[in-house]
Amino acid sequence: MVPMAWAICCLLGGLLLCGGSPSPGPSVPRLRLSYRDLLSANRSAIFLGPRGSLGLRAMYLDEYRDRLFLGGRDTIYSLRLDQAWPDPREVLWPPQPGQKEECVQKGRDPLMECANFVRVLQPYNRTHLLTCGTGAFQPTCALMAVGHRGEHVLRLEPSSVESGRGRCPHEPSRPFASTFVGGELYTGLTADFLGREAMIFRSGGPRPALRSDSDQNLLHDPRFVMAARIADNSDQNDDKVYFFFSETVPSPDGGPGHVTVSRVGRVCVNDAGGQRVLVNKWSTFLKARLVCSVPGPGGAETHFDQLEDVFLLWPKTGKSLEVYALFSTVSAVFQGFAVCLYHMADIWEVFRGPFAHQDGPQHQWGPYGGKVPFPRPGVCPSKMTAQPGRPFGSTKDYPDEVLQFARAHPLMFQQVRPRQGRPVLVKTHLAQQLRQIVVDRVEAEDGTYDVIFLGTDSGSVLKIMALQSGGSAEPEEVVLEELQVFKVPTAITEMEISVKRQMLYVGSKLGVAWLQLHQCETYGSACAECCLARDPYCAWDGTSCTRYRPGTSKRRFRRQDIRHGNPALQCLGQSQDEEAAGLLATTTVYGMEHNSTFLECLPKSPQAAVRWFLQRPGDEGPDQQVKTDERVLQTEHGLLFRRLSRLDAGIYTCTTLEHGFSQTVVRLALEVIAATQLSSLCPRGLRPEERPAQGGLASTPPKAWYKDILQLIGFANLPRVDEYCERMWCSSRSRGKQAKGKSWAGLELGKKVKSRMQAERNRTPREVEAT
Ligand SMILES: *[C@@H]1O[C@H](CO)[C@@H](O)[C@H](O)[C@H]1NC(C)=O
Ligand SMILES: *[C@@H]1O[C@H](CO)[C@@H](O)[C@H](O)[C@H]1NC(C)=O
Ligand SMILES: CC(=O)N[C@H]1CO[C@H](CO)[C@@H](O)[C@@H]1O
Repeated sequence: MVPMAWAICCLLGGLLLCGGSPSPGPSVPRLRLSYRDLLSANRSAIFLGPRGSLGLRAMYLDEYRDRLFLGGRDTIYSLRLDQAWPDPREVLWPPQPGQKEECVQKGRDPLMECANFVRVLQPYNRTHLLTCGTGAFQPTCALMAVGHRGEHVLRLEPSSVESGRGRCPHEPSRPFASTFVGGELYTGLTADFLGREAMIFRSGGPRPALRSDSDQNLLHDPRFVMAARIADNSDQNDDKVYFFFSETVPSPDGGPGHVTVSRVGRVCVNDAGGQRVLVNKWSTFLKARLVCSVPGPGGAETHFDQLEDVFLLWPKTGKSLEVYALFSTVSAVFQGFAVCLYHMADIWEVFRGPFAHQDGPQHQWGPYGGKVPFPRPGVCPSKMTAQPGRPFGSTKDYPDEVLQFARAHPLMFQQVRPRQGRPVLVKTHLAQQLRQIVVDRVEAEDGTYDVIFLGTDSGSVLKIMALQSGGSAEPEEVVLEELQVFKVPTAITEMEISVKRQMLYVGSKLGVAWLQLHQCETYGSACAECCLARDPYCAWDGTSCTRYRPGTSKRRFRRQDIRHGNPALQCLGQSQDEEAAGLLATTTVYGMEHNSTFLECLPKSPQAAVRWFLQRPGDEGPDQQVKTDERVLQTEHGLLFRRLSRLDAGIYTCTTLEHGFSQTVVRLALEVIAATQLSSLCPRGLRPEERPAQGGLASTPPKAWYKDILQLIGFANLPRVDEYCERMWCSSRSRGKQAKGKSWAGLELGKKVKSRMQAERNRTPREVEAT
């Protein structure tokens, strides 16, 4: 029965394993963890709500109260930020009576649109959140009592329910951004039923609501991505709310058609509109283009124009805010994604520069060359504008001339360019699309690194570093991990980080999950594995791969090399690696002449290059690298011999090479059983079809048996091929010899059988023959 088992395994090997190339590309993650891997290691926990899906549209991470608030379909949830989502609370908030029916009558989808999808969750005061929902196409807002810190309260204040027009879009999924500043809600949205009236809107405080001027086309079909208050300097009067969005604008060179561009826009928090011009409209709105492009030969650039997401990296005091932005291409033929990094100081510089000017719709844009009125349009009323005899204490005091100019020149001439003039990361030919970005600035032994977490449309998170190796050279991309957070492919729509808790909170329409930023022991139990991982969160502490904490007393034991990942230097004298290199046991495996055989080698890292070496019996000198050809194939999981020859016998060593560091993964002594030897050994035939159905054997039909094997060695179990081969080999032998009556379907390997297997392995073929 020996060859049969091998033949099946290898047949499967031939079908399923032989396609892959053994040398992976640079953007292969070093660690790829499945949904199950994450759950079983407590790296992640999922919350799907009592109905199995939340219909999630908003998420608010409240680190002050240690809670996560979720806006779903007709429901708001509150979760405590503890390990396994204990004690979730929910408040049902369906549309008001009649609204759902009205929505259906107006031709909207009863299931997908005519419900109250909660899209705004903003901290209102110390005890309440402001929340708004689509209200089945009649936007509605309300206050939600959430209690003081330490309490776990969730209650809708019925008396606070009011219209949410301008504060929440009508649609459940249209791009939308909001932020709550000084008791007022700032939104970027389309505010009408048909989704045509795009505006930036401010409401909720004692001041009259302020909106975008709709006479001028200040916003062209915008897709809002984010809104945030950013202080430009220490003068609070100068505070602004910045909006990040994409627009589809008429071709900028006056030609036909439209193009998509990305923007950063801003308004002053203390904007009060104009007195005669721009009454109750923004008087300080300005916008500039955000460029993210890869320079090509001859000045040709590849542009990533569609803004997908923005992450603000707030500095430790004294430094300028940094803006990470994720873009995609608009092209129909080329799908790509890029991450660009901007410094807030560069954005301010563009807003201080010339205004863009166009003499007419058919003319080219140029810098405005005439005299700019005072106070300069877009400047907030503050100490700077209030001069003796000219008390511009409010935008209402601004001369008409200033407001007219602001209205006619909302766009800056210069563009905001990314740091280094190029993206920090470019991803093309990806199987998934990228939707969300979060960045953590991590201190490591040899410097500070930005770890980028990217949420995909297939429910996974990529953990990536872009190492800038000085000068203008392209950054080196290091994909640390690919983490499949959600079981089913579902687009990640929300992502927040808690640096304090070292957690990522990840949301999709289905549900949310927490995900630990790191789990160092997953990289392996040897110094070299830890070092090769190049994860700035992790270091080798002398005995295991653990969380790296800068400045701890055990510093001299810490081994970490993010920049080069060179274990040869870092792990010298670390006993476990020496063991791994020198004392690796040799396992004997048997193959059958003329049949196929598979030697398994599963490197820990898919980034490693795998090489096989062979020492033939009686060979002197160094091992020879195995020559592969049509007969001998190197696959992702090992070495496949299509037709074994007696000359293939020898000791096979599988080594991996990563960052110049070579490791031995497995050493196998292959013994080739001659065809003649075998026919005497297994007289009952070699194929399942040929096996006689004997009374004492609980034999199932060959077909069913084959199916069992297929199932066991299903795709998910591929790494187990070798193990199943052994099981097959062993249980078939023990059964054949002793007629124990074990069914082929029950491949359970008892302790007894296991030890027998060990014994079988240690025997030479000659002994086998003798039995
Ligand atoms: C995961 O957490 C549970 C409950 O806290 C605990 O019982 C289990 O041992 C943990 N598993 C691992 C692998 O840490
Ligand atoms: C928050 O606002 C609500 C509604 O106006 C009010 O009832 C509540 O007392 C406020 N909480 C605090 C702490 O001021
Ligand atoms: C798949 C395969 O090649 N099977 C062969 C294994 O060896 C026996 C004995 O030589 C052949 O009969 C099989 O065809």
